[in-house]
Order: sequence, then C-alpha cells, then structure tokens
Amino acid sequence: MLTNAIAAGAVSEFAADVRAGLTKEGQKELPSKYLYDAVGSKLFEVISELPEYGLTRADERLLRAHAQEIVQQIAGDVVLCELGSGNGSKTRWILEALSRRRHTYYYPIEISPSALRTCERELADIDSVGIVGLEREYLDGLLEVAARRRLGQRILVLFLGSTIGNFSHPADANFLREIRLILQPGDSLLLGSDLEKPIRQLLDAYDDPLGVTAAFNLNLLARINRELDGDFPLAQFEHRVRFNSETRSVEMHLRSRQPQTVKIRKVRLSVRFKEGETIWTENSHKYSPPEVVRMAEGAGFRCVAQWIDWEWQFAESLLMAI
Ligand code: AVI
Repeated sequence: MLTNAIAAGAVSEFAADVRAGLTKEGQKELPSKYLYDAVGSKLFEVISELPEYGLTRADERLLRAHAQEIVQQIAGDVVLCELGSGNGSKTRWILEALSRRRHTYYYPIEISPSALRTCERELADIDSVGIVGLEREYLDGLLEVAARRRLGQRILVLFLGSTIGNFSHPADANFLREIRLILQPGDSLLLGSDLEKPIRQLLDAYDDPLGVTAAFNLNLLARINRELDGDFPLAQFEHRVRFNSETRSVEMHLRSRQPQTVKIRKVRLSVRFKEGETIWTENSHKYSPPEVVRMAEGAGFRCVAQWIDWEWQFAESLLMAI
C-alpha cells in the first residue's frame, strides 16, 4: 500500500515537472534527472564506456589512484554516503580503503531503484561494509544519513561524476550550500567535476557516432510515452548538442523535425512544436579548478586537496565543512 502511494507520488511529480517544462514561455525544457529511468541508466552506463566520453574513466582513475590518500585526510569513524551512486563501480576504491580501517556503513542515495539494486549487488563482496540503499532525492537521503549518525561519527559525502555540472549556475553553488547546511564542521565532501576542454572534444563526447547519447536523450520522450501515456513520435525528434560559451556548458536538446502537436494524456496536455523548436534536456557545465575551489568556499567548505586527471581534464576536490 505504502509502495503504491510512493510510486503514485513519483509519477505525479514527474507529470507536474513535464507540464511545467513543456508549457514554459520561450525555451521548453525537461529536468535532466528524468533521463535516468531503468533504460536511461543502462544507456548512461554504455556512454561511460564510449571512447569519445572519457569523463567516467577519468573519475575512476583518480579515485583508484588516490583513494588511500583521500581517506587518510579524514580521521575517525566515517559514514560514507553517495549522492547518485549509479552502479557503484567508482565507489569501490574509497569503500575498500575505509573498510580496511574499520567496519563502515555505506548509504547510496538514488532515485533509480534499478541502479540502486545494481550498486548494492556490485559492492556486496567488500568485507566489513554495511550497505543501506536509500531510494530518495539527494538532500532527503542526506538528511536521513545525518539523522542516523552516531555521536563522534563523521560523514563523507561522495558527489562524483560531475553531476554538479548538470545544475545550472547558480544552482550548483546553492546545492553545495544545501549540502553544507546538513553537514557538521569536520564532515567532508568529495566532489568530482569535469573541466574545460576543446569544444570539438566536448561535442564528440555528447554526440557520439554510435548514437548512444542520442538514444539516452530520446529515451526521455519514450519515458513520457510509457509513463504518462504520451504520443511523442520519436522519429520526428532529433538529438542536438551545442556548446554555450557564455555559460561554458554543453547543452543537450531534442529538436522537432517538423511542426507537430503531441498529446500527453495523463497530464491532459497538448503541446505544439514549431519546426526546429527544441526541448532543452540537459546542461553540463565545464569548470576550471579554481572555480570549483571558489564555489566550495562560498558554500562553507575548505578545499583540503584537489587531484586532476590530465588525460581527460577532470578534478576530484576534497572539501571539508568549516
Ligand atoms: C551524469 N552527467 C554528469 C553526465 C554529463 O556528462 O553531464 C550525463 C551525460 N549526458 C550526456 N552524456 C552524459
């Protein structure tokens, strides 16, 4: 009964966001968090393997090389939690380093139940670890972890994979501030952020020749069709990517190939598209290393250390709440 109530709530939130985004004056948009249903999460895993998309491999390389060093900066009994754990493959190195020291609790926080199950399964073999998956929005999950912490325990939050870049400015800085408000001085945040690189390289990464990213993007319309009884004709929309040099972000859009009207029955909505009109589905900001430090300081953290992958310009920043 409770499960049904939560599922119905999630559907109505999706419906409300779809209605708001598609009836917006000017640029239509859909929140990028809805890209990650079961199909979208799998497609994102494939994107991470593509030669053109080096972000996830860079993140993994840094964590693998520096896990021990990262963990050594945080003394005492640490509770690990991760915002948007995905399949958990990047977390392994940090979790192993922590659990060598003492038994460690790990709370992956995910809105995708399928990704959460995969993560729990993938990391179950590590000794001295208790995994408690939380199917929640990031901050709700973090509040729960904070409420469960015992006296003297420190929280280490992982926010990897440059998901921070998917918040537009100033939402990224505001989000760090909200995390900081839940934490206590001495708690830490390990933040992964993708760095600026040549525009051609970025466009290839977000518009790969195999069309996996195109499928990932179009799946959002397929998801609306599935869950909200929509009739988006997928063949009449195309994946478009552009680099916005003002915001220094890669933007993903879905472009209508022709004038058309789409019905979404569960939202009781009829949406008109002009030929060439787009729905903006994702923003992926590219940072500079000092920009990350400034943003963190403005949110109430001190940057303890920053590691950079030079093969695919990517930064891992260890931030301590002050
Ligand atoms: C999850 N996030 C950081 C990815 C990114 O690069 O912005 C999502 C993604 N979108 C297209 N490709 C990958």
